[in-house]
Amino acid sequence: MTIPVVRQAPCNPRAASENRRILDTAGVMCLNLLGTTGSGKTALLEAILPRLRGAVNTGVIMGDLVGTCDAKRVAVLGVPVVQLVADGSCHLQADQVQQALHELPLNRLQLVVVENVGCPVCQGAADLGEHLRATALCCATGHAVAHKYPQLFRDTALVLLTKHDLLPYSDFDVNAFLRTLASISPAAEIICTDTRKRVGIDRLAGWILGYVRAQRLRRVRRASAAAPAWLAT
Ligand SMILES: Nc1nc2c(ncn2[C@@H]2O[C@H](COP(=O)(O)OP(=O)(O)OP(=O)(O)O)[C@@H](O)[C@H]2O)c(=O)[nH]1
Ligand SMILES: [Mg+2]
Repeated sequence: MTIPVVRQAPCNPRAASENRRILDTAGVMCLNLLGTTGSGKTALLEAILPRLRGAVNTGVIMGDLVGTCDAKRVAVLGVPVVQLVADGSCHLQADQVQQALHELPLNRLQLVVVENVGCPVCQGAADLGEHLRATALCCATGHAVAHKYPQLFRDTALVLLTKHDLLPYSDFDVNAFLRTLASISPAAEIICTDTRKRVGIDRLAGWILGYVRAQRLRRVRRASAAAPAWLAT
């Protein structure tokens, strides 16, 4: 199995907006999946990708510090995947993502998911050109993560409270977490997941599909608005 690997990219400050233009032109929605190390991001992809098959063609950009092990976990599902190696940096950059976009068959995709490198400190600060952000937080990591690393949750549309099966064994204070989240991203939705018992996977699939369909509808509306009047009637 050969997985394209992107290691370095020239620094281009306009790369994020260029990425959005590339994605919009291709009609592809991009979801940036952030989260702490080991929060279960790849496990969520393993659960969700077979569920999305048939409804939406998905490609994955996998961010890691070294290696391709998570990319291989996704590639065996028959999904196009590009590995980004952060090479000394602790988060992905938009220009690196741009190189990965050129490696993906965008003309055959409707969705690209970027699994960000699991560093809580700075991944939230970097705009990759994504349309949406989702943030995975393992309940065993503790509710204080949101308070200590607010940038991880800023502008996120969805919080995935992962490894929900471990909740009874942790001191995760759901109410304290909700209060903190409300002060950072008041509009964020929350889905609890347990990939072992497949809890929350259908809800997550529905959430993603809703956004992909809304984006498709916007494109159709834009195209018909630009079409000559005789075509619209
Ligand atoms: N108990 C439990 N374990 C889980 C769940 N989801 C994932 N795991 C385990 O958590 C560990 C980390 O999962 P990954 O999916 O590799 O996490 P990740 O966020 O992709 O990790 P990095 O890419 O290294 O940041 C693995 O051992 C998984 O089997 C879950 O819902 N419940
Ligand atoms: Mg991973």
